[in-house]
Amino acid sequence: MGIAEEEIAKFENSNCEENKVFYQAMEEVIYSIAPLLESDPRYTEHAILERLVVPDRIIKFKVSWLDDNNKIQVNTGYRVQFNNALGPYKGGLRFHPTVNEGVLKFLGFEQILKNSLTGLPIGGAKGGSDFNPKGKSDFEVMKFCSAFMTELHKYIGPRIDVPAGDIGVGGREIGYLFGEYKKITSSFDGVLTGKPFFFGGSLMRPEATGYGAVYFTETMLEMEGKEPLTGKVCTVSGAGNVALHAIEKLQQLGAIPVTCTDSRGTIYDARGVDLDLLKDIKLKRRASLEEYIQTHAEAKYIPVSEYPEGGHAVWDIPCYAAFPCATQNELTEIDAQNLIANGCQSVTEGANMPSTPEAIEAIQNHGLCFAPAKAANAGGVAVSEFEMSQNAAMSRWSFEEVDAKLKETMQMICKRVALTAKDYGVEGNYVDGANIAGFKKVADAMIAEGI
Ligand code: NDP
Ligand code: 2IT
Repeated sequence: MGIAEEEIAKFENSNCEENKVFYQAMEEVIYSIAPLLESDPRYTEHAILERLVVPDRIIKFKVSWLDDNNKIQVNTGYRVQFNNALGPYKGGLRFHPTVNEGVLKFLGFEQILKNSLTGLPIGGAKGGSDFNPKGKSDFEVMKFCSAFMTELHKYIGPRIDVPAGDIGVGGREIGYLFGEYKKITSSFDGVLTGKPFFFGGSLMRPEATGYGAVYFTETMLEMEGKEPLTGKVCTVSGAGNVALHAIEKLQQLGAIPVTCTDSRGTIYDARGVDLDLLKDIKLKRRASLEEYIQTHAEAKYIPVSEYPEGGHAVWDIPCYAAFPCATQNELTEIDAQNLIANGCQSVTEGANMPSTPEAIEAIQNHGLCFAPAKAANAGGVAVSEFEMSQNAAMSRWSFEEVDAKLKETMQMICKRVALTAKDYGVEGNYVDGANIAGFKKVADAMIAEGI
């Protein structure tokens, strides 16, 4: 039995249905870091893995709120404070009906290593609720956010834990959460990031994750000797914060993003997607993507139900580079085989863990570039940390300043990941490079800080 198998065997009983995605994330990391554990016995002696895979604490609470019909609704709220070896707990809040403890543990665990890779002083956390903002009025979302913060405020603070957005949580929700925190504490603190600009948000935070994923890809393609994105057809999934800004940056670079998706279907517009229309449909009106073809009849809308099970229409469209930016496990082995057969050269994870382990294996075995989420989508949390810095100093940075720092951060992460992979004998494997580099920094801090 190798060191990875020995380590994994210790956690086998945590592989229950709810923990499935957490276990998937953990298993990948353990396999990646085996060469590090073998080369330095300190990590095993200090039981770093055993300590790292258990959150410092999980806060779980009831959220009761009144809907527009004056009916009482009850949801569950969570905050998983995973690890603060490198800085205050930091990570987003997800509001989606699929949220449970296992999903938040997977996201919180990934966040520890992602935040470590940024080189910034931030620990890892994640939170959220099974509340579904879809179809709710602004007033209902406000009432839910107020009730959620009534409980959450006890556990957060600018030097303790700083939540932000994720699926279902954008500027609107962060605004309501911030308003309630301020009301309860009478304190105007940088306790949440992703705030609207006019009351403490950072310029470029909305764009940061999508832009950052494209900056990462540019650097990776250059380092791997592949052609740049300019003039190339790209496919993107999702139609939220990350996807729309990835599309925006790709268009700015002269690439041709031709797809986007939501939970109900895929849009394929061979001439390149109409971003203004998309922003109007998804950001302004929160409507279905299907509306896109009312304006562009020549584009194709493929409902989820019309594509064979196990695969996704978006990955069956020929492209040079693919950007999964919606949700976990949305790119399967079947999808990977379709991308490979159609000549795709590069896959960048904008979402968290969008590719299944089998998909990653197929992509890497066929020599495509593969940029894993914890490295490629770290631009969002990096700019969140820039927002914390600006709030602490009561200052404001210009768009150009934030953009330059974001680009520099993404290039730095990409080079560090590639170099680490080379140092540990797995050149070109960005998954292993990211896991080893991210883990090492946290592990060294944990050793230095004692048990
Ligand atoms: P948004 O809520 O803005 O958008 C999510 C998009 O993904 C929507 O188009 C949504 O479709 C689609 N989607 C969500 N769940 C599913 C599902 N189960 N099946 C199919 N489609 C789905 O979220 P973000 O853009 O912020 O987040 C997208 C991904 O990026 C997530 O994995 C998130 O964790 C990750 N991420 C986000 C960061 C950020 O800064 N926001 C930073 C780093 C990573 P619909 O409109 O129908 O709901
Ligand atoms: O997954 C992520 O990195 C985020 N949702 C952003 C976290 C943050 O604190 O900005």
